[in-house]
Amino acid sequence: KMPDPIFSWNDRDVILYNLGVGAHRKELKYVYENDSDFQVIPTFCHLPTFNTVKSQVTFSRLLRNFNPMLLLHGEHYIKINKFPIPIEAAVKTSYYPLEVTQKGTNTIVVHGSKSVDESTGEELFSNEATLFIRKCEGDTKQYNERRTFATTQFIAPKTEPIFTKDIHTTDDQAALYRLTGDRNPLHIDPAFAEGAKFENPILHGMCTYGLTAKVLLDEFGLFDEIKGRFTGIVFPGETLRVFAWKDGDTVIFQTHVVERKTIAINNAAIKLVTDKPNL
Ligand code: HDC
Repeated sequence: KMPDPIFSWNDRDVILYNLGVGAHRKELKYVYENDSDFQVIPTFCHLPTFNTVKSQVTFSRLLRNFNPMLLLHGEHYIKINKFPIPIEAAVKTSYYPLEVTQKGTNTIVVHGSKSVDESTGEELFSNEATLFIRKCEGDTKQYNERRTFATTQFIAPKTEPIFTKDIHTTDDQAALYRLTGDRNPLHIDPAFAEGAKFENPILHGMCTYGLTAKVLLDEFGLFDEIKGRFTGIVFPGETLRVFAWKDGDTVIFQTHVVERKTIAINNAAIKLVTDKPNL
């Protein structure tokens, strides 16, 4: 039996992540460890759950004809239990299947994980990652309960958004972002991308998600839940346009790709941290 993996990080990882999701040199709270407000952009909390051998083994044993080249990230949900997110820590992450659904020739796997502080055993955050795998087979089955926010659809209202912001990704966005941990060749290797039927390497879904989360954090403040569906691909260098609508402590958002008039993230929202004692 493979032990649960330990993931440790420090200020260097935090700065690299923050830069990877669009922080710039003048935003000292994101890029300078000596700034009094130095902080972790909350979507960082998915990093320990990705691309560990154990993570992949946990869901791939439920599948037949699994080809990693044909895997796309479909949705992602993060729950953060405690703030501030530490600048330096070591967490132990356990993985468990949530559900498998066969849809035509595709299989959709929802894969859960919980990360606990290695020294205290306290749960710091949990994740639900939905993987959309083309030309694959699995038996439809619900394994565990999902969190409500993760399965809510969050349809964008027809009203004018209260917030709109453009994000200019760079041609090197994926080359930089992959250093935060997800070394999937789909995001860097043209031959691999071609095998997956894309004309060029595509941006990590979690990079678009983090870029969006950063501008929402700057506008609305801290959130302890975030969920979104990846409805379209993004190529490094494209312009993202984030739209947001506020409904109490929930902010619904969408992220569009300006150049191709497509939607990259939909059915998405953050839950703002309020003074309520439910943290
Ligand atoms: O929506 C299409 C698409 O291309 N989305 C973009 C995907 C993307 O770019 N993702 C990010 C990049 S990939 C990535 O970052 C990988 C990363 O490196 C590794 C992550 C995992 C690491 C693992 C660690 C070990 C697509 C292709 C996803 C779906 O499009 P269509 O086939 O046209 O689907 P559609 O006809 O609209 O719907 C069919 C049924 O599927 C459901 N569905 C659609 N999109 C979904 C989705 N379910 C979950 N997530 C999505 N994104 C629909 O609801 C529909 O179901 P039903 O028939 O019940 O209505």
